[in-house]
Amino acid sequence: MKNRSFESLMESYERLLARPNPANEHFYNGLYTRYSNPVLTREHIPPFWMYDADSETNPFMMQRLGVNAVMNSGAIKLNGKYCLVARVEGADRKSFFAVAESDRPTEGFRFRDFPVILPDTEKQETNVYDMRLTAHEDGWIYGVFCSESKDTGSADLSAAVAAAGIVRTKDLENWERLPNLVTLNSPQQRNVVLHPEFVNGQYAFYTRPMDDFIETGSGGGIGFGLCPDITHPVIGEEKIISRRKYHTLTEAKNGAGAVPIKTDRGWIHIAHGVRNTAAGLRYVLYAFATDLEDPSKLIAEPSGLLLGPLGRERTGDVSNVVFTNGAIADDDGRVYIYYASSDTRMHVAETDIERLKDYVFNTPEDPLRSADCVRQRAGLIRRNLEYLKNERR
Ligand code: M1P
Repeated sequence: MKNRSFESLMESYERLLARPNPANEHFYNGLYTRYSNPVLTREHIPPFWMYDADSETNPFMMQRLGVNAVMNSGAIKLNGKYCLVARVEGADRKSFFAVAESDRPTEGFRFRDFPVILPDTEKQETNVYDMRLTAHEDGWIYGVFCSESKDTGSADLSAAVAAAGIVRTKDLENWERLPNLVTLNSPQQRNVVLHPEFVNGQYAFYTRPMDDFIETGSGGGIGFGLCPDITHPVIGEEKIISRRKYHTLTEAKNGAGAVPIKTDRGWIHIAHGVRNTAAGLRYVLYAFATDLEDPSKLIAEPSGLLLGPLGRERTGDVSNVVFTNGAIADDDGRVYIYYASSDTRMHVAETDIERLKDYVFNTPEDPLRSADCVRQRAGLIRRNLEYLKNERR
């Protein structure tokens, strides 16, 4: 095997970052554009994060600290830049956060020189991942993420406890850590998202009550709870706003994804739903809307999935998964949904507010039974055939 020089590794990396990312012309659904290439992969990690560049101490130019995957990224536009706070998973399985930014929403993402160094205040914490970034009306940018610790009360080596960690920043560079969120009625939490506005003068969180680290158990779906003081974050009652339902894509579990997008008709939420199959769990994205004044009130629930794993997205470390924890609603009305495929890499889908509203408010609801679903489809076919017959006259 021929040893590569560190310079040649840097050249390959720069070539990758300069690669254009054209729209995928083969995919059409009227709602969003998919792009041909992922926006972040482990190949986007700077070589100086993984190799010892000194050929004296690294004569084979070997990776010393490998990276396994780049996935589930929070997203925000800051000072004109599209910023992703990615979950980077080291070869050692531990995840950490790193900011990648670009002038363009669909290509050119480059990691800052150093990953995020979070204040290490939770000494029991083993792993951190999946940060949601909320530009809150109080002036801070909050990052809410999963803080995972070993369950010391269990004899099972893999038993763990998931909680919501909270940090805040103004620049994605300097981070202040707040205490982990306490939910009085739910032993575990993952996929927690902070709402961008105060609700009844309080901080509002979308939660995902869980009895267990993997199974949500009695947790009925995506919850909503209020907290008066984010520096001592405690939530009492959690109201379920997007309920898991039998024989739908949320049957096994669901979870809030991107920070909800404000529109003139309501808050649009892009979440994930999980169902079980013989091949394991299948994760897809779905959408729903809540009331502008009362974001805990569901007002639209289109049937089916918004985005599912397609082609190469279907395989990876955890196959058959798409997952989002970040979207950017731009000033011109365009919306960029950043999503990971199969816990391995990051992609972007582009849509706009008008299309999202049309999708959420004009897609029929799931009638929940085959007999009713086929009646619903037959109605569409009948209207179309009638319309086409009249058009041709
Ligand atoms: O492996 C798929 C996803 O599994 C978890 O999501 P959930 O809590 O809904 O099961 C998360 O750990 C997420 O990071 C991961 O992508």
